Amino acid sequence: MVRCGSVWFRKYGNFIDNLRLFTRGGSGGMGYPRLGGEGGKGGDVWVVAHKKMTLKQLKDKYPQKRFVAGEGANSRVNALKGSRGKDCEIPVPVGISVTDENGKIIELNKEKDRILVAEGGLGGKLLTNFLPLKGQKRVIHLDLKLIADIGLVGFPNAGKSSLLSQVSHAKPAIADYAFTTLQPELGKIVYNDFRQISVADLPGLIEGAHMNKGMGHKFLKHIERTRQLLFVVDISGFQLSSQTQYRTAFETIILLTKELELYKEELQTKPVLLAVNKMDLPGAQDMFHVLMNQLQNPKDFLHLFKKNMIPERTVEFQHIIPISAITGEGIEELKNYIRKSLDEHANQENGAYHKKQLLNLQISNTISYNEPPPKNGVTSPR
Ligand SMILES: Nc1nc2c(ncn2[C@@H]2O[C@H](COP(=O)(O)OP(=O)(O)OP(=O)(O)O)[C@@H](O)[C@H]2O)c(=O)[nH]1
Ligand SMILES: [Mg+2]
Repeated sequence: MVRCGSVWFRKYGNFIDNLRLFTRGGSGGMGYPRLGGEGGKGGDVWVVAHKKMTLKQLKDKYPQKRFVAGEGANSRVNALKGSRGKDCEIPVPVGISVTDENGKIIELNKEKDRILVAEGGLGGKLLTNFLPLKGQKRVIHLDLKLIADIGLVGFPNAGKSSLLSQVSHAKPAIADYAFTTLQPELGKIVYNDFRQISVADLPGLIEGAHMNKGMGHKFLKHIERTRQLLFVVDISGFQLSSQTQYRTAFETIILLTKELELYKEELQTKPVLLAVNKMDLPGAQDMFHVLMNQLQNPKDFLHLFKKNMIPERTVEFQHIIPISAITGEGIEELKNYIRKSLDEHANQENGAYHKKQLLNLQISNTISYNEPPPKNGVTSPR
């Protein structure tokens, strides 16, 4: 593993792709029997898709993970029809599937797509003997639909599609011009023991992608839906056209990192591997040594960048693998590292999950231990 400077620290395991929430519609308001007044209906709870939202942000903003809509107003002499309770909206990222207790799944695939998850209770009226009804209670599961385990991230022409065709049976378009790939192309690495890992070849990214330049948001949106990232860089660097500046391999790495950060900081919390491609080119070995030196001491090279292009944190790559997508050099090694990285991360997640379960168990034991003994042998309801 290569550290890019001790100042820049990268947290792993922050990326969340599922969440469980408690939701409850608001209770209705009281009716007014004497004057036949009707209480207001309780507010509803909705799940609404927003482009800029992430599950991590949702969890951080609402750590209790409880969403309760407002109560309907009681009927009063001066307002016989009580007003409606306030709706509660849960903002979620686009590409979420919502599952309720009955296993019903609804997908929210577009900005502003919405689904009602817990309806508010009716206000008190003649039909209910003027007594209000409670809102629905629902536990829901949110799952971000991942398109693949690994997403290939890089500037145009880096050789992402060539790499996909090397590691899988996929047949993506490959050409010597920028933006050959316009849509994610999926492939599967199949290992000797039949384990399969899905890989998404994504459109190339250029500087300013966060402002929607090049394939911009289309590209960045797809990255969100992959478990881990594989940066693919051309060892000889990149130049979009004769009018734009030439970028070395090191610069492309810094710029990729900055673009991800500017789009959504959370993207940077995904584990990242680095494949340095086109190692068959003349002089590639020397350039690779230069690149490794830059990655090990990035601070010494940052004066080459404009201030606004320097990422707040830079990448701590899980593994760096020199490859050639044309000759096949380093490809087996890369496949093994991809597998290792996914397994390591899954183990970490399982470890964290079990720790949390254990902690919950300890807390609940402490609570029951501290509970006062039941009076007259009757246990009070919880
Ligand atoms: N010499 C050499 N050329 C390569 C290698 N990998 C890819 N290429 C060439 O680089 C060019 C771009 O390859 P692609 O695989 O289309 O690149 P890409 O990253 O998918 O490009 P976009 O889809 O535009 O983002 C093609 O001409 C490939 O033949 C390599 O390992 N060595
Ligand atoms: Mg391509």
